[in-house]
Formats: sequence, C-alpha cells, structure tokens
Amino acid sequence: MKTDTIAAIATALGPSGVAIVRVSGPAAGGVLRALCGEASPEPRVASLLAIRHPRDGRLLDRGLVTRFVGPDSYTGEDVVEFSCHGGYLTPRLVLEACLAAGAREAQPGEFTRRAYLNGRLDLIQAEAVVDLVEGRSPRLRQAALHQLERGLSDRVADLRGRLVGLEARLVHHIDFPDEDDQPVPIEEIAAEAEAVAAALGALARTAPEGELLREGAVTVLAGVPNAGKSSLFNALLGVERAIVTEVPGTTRDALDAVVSLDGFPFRLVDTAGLRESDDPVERIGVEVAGRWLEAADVVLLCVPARRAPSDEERRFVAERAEVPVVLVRTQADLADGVAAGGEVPGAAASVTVSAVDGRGLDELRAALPRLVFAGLVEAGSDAPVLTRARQRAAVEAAREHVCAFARALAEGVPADLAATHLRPAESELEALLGTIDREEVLDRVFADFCVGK
Ligand SMILES: Nc1nc2c(ncn2[C@@H]2O[C@H](COP(=O)(O)OP(=O)(O)OP(=O)(O)O)[C@@H](O)[C@H]2O)c(=O)[nH]1
Ligand SMILES: [Mg+2]
Repeated sequence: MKTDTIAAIATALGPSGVAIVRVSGPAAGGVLRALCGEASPEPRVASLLAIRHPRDGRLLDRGLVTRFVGPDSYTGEDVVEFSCHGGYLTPRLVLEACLAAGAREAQPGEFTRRAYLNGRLDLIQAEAVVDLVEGRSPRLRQAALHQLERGLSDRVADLRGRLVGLEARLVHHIDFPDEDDQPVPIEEIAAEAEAVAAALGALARTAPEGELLREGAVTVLAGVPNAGKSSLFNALLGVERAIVTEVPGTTRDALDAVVSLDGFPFRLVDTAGLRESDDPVERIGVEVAGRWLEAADVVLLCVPARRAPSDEERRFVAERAEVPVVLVRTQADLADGVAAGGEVPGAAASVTVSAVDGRGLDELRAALPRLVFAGLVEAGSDAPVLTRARQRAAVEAAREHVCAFARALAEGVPADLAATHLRPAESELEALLGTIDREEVLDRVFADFCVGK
C-alpha cells in the first residue's frame, strides 16, 4: 500500500510564541522544497528559513525548519517540522501551504499510529503518549513516562519470553513422553508456570489504581446539612467554589473538581446534605448525592466534631464496607479540637479538621492517597503500572491461560495437550504490546488521540 503524506499543527491553537506544523510521509521533502526553496537543510539541524506559499510565493512566516530522514524520525518516515510563530492564523496558513504542496490533513493520532506501524513504538508506548499529553496528575505523568521508556513493555515482553521458554522446555516431553529421564522435570516447568502466573497477577493488581490515575478517584463529601461539606470542599480545593451558608440545605446540585494530593488525582464531589425534605429541589439534590455515593471510590463522611456521630451516621459507615469511608470530624475550632463520641467501627480513618483555621487538612490530604492508591504508594514510581482497561484485560486473560496450563500439568494431562494453553497466553501479551496487529485494537487505541500526535 502506498502511504500518503500527512500534515497537522502539532501544538495547541492559540496565542503562543511558537507553533509546530508537522509533515510526515514520502512527500515531506517535496513539501519542504515547495515552501522553503531548493536549499534542503541538513537532517536534524534546525535552519532559519523563509516559509512561503507554494502557489504565489508570498511570505507566510520565517521560522526554524527541521527535516528528519526516515527511519530516524518520530514516525519512521521522512518528516519535516516547521516551527513558526504561534497564534490563531500563522500555523493555520503554514498548514494550508503544506496541503497545497500535496500533503493531506492528518487524522487524530495518525503520526503515532505510523510510528507504531513502522516499529518506532509499541502499543503500550503509543497509549502512554496520550496519557503524557492529556494527563493532568503528576503520578499519571510519571506512569506514562515510565511506560514510554518501555518500563511496562519490558516487563510484558519478559513474561512473554518466559512463556516461550516454557514451551521450548516442554518440547522434549512432547517428543519423548515416556522417557523417565527428562531433561527438565515437569515439576520444574509447573513451578515456573506458577511463577509467571503470579507475576501476571501482580501486574493485573496494579490496574484498578492505575486506571484511577487517569480518571481521578471519585471522592464524595457526604453528611447531614450544615456538616461543613462545602466548606471542606473549598478548603481542599483552595478556592471558594461551593456556596457556604449557615442555612441547612445550601448545596443542591453536586459540584465536582479535581485536586492533586501528593501527585494523585482526586475528583472531589460536594453533595447536598442527606436528609428527608419536602422541597422538591433539595430532594433531587439528595438523590443525586445517592448516585454519587454509589460511584464513589472513597467517601468523606462529615460529622461536626462538637457532637457524637449519630446512629444513622454509624449505620452509613457500616453499610459501606466496599468503599473506604473516612470519618471527617468537621468544625473542630468550635469544639476545641476535641471530637466528641470517639471511634466509629468500619471507618477507614478518622481525621479532625477545621475549614476555618485549617487544622487537620494536611492530615486528611496525606491520608487519602494512602487509602485509595495504597498499592502504587507502596510500589513507588518506578514499578510498572497498568493504566488502561485494555492492558488489564490482556494481562488477566494471559494469567488465566497460564493458570489453566499449570492446572493441566498438575492433573497429569499429557504435555502436548497442556501446552495448548501457552500459545493463547503468549498471544494475549503479543496483542498487548502490539507485536501482532489486531485492527480493531488499533482503532480503539488511536481513537483517543488529538490531531497532530
Ligand atoms: N467555625 C467553623 N464553621 C464552619 C466550619 N465549616 C463550616 N462552617 C460553617 O458551618 C455552616 C455550614 O457550612 P457548609 O460548608 O455550608 O455546610 P454543608 O455541609 O455544605 O451544608 P449543606 O450544603 O447545607 O448540606 C456555615 O455557616 C459555615 O460557615 C469550620 O470548620 N469552622
Ligand atoms: Mg453544602
């Protein structure tokens, strides 16, 4: 198939010092000549050149132009990058000039897709590009950079290699099943299979927290009216987003905003105070709060410090065994910092805070990452993390196949039959890396991209 030449503005549109228009494909050199004349700059050296429209030769801008000769480029093809002035008009004009010179406008993610198809990146790295470009939390950035540096790819490739090794060691058993003196005892093969399954399991267990890095942990502030939810929401955000009044039932609609705590993303949701109400608007607010509570990754149950938690509040905690509920004793400045009523069974943590003098807020900020991202906090920033459902599904499927293989060996199934579980495990990991193409997988991966990447 003949590839065409694509072009796009690779930087965000708007006033900026510099914008980059990127061109990739066999005609990139021709586009460069059409815009900048015959003197072709040395590869990988930025040259200050006049950029002109190919039709009428009018000056569009003067900028740094760099050409890359495939395969030594981002996409693996011939690439030209025009660094022109930013803003609303100049980059658009330079792009139009590239199109007039024979390029066509790139689809979202098309540069990275070409990089993948030309073997410059694997699929995990391609996904990491999206997270690096779009992610807003420092820990997601770290995970994405680690993936881009092949941290996860190397781990996956290593596990796949061990599966291939298992297959190789089985060959002797398959060819000479009845020999007593096997070069590798079957128990040793089974033990290695168990070890690979365990490593896959450990990787899969990073996924729930890894996926939350991309989405933000839904952190719902709940409690009776006037418990101080909106005040706490504002204090954690550092801006007065939510309306605060002494009137119970102030908050109706849920408000949400993302904050970064110790680099981890939390999507704070301020909700209407939980109570029975005759006011239809407030009733809807309470219903909305209920829906957010169902979606919560962690709940901050706000209870004023000056009184003991009520039976209802204790029940609220007891009924939510599946999500961590932090008991937040609010308005501590009104209670001399001493929370009345003590422990509530089932609470994941208890913190006494004041939105007025700020006490306890740092403790709460520190507690949340440890509760929601415990595994990632523990593992440190250099451990491979699965950040996408696609990655989790592949690793879990591979693990199941390896477990089936180990089970088959344990049950005395002949080696050649047991071995049939290994190929599918390998191919799950290959599809994860993208070493075998599955068109629909590619479409899904690259659907997330913006134009110019
Ligand atoms: N002294 C003191 N007052 C607080 C504190 N937090 C909230 N308040 C006051 O308590 C009242 C209720 O605070 P809100 O933050 O609106 O409470 P809420 O839980 O959002 O209330 P609803 O939206 O009605 O459910 C307001 O008068 C606040 O000024 C605090 O830490 N110290
Ligand atoms: Mg409120």
